[in-house]
Amino acid sequence: MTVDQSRLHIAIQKSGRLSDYSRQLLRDAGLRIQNGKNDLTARVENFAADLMFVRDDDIPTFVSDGVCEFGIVGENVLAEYALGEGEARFEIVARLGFGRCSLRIAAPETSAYSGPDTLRGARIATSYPCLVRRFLEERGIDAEVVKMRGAVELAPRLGIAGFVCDIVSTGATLEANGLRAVETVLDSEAVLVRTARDIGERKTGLGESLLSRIDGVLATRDSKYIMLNATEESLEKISAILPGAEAPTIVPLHGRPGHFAVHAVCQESVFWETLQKLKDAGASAILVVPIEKMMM
Ligand code: PRT
Ligand code: ZN
Repeated sequence: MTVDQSRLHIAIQKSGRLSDYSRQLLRDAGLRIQNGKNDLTARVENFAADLMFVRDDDIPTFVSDGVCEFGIVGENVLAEYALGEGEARFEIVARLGFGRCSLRIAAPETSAYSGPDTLRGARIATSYPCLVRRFLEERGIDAEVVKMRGAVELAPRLGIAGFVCDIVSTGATLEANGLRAVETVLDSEAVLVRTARDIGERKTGLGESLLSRIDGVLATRDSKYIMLNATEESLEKISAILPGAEAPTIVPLHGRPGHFAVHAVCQESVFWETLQKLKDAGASAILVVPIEKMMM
């Protein structure tokens, strides 16, 4: 495979929990992705970038080596890689709000647990040995870490280890295996990483443009545009209620002295309760509209 040096290369998970969200994020950022799901790469039609579909575990290496300038990967995978052998040459440039989970130590439901000291001398099975070792070292606890590639939850039943450390989202898997979470090693979500290698002026520019679009997508996700009418006396109170809005635009209403239109971008969810509060504070004709695009 020849790599086109004039285009950005973005590594995303080929198939798994992050792949649909990663594709959707890039689409929302305006990237038209050509090929189907089974290809290893896809060309973006309207932006100088190619996507590489890979296993999530390979993404830190690709970005660190500069094979891909950007990648979308879970912080758990990235943090484990960064603590492992070799140099990690990348930086997190955006937190993406999907793929949320926690890396947690769990114990059999029936066993007694009274804090990290209980782990002294124990065996802990995990696919994240570096993160677990750091957790133990930070607390001065000597315990044995057993690396397993999968089916970690089975370790206590198989007699391989007394504890496990694995990714948890709903907790259903732990429960189904008679385990309960006792410690949190890391809270994680999907992140956008950029290589720390020198990628030259052209690709740096492309990267900045991509990042500013993605920041825009993330900023508009929960943002709403609010318009309402208010009397002069109620302006201060109303401005204080508007959720996550800085410096609303206030303009006089034609032909209605003492009345104003208030427009604001709210960077938080706007609930019915908020509308009621605005109304009670003296607002009328309240409109909440979605924001399609935003560039700061
Ligand atoms: O094939 P490839 O190597 O690319 O994929 P993978 O199988 O290694 O990863 P995948 O697709 O399962 O997960 C990708 C990323 O999603 C992870 O690295 C996390 O950042 C994130 N993520 C979010 C999760 C979960 N939630 C999750 N629940 N990753 C794994 N799980 C597993 C967990 O390992 C356990 O087996 O789901 C089970 C627990 O789920 P609950 O809901 O029962 O608690
Ligand atoms: Zn993986």
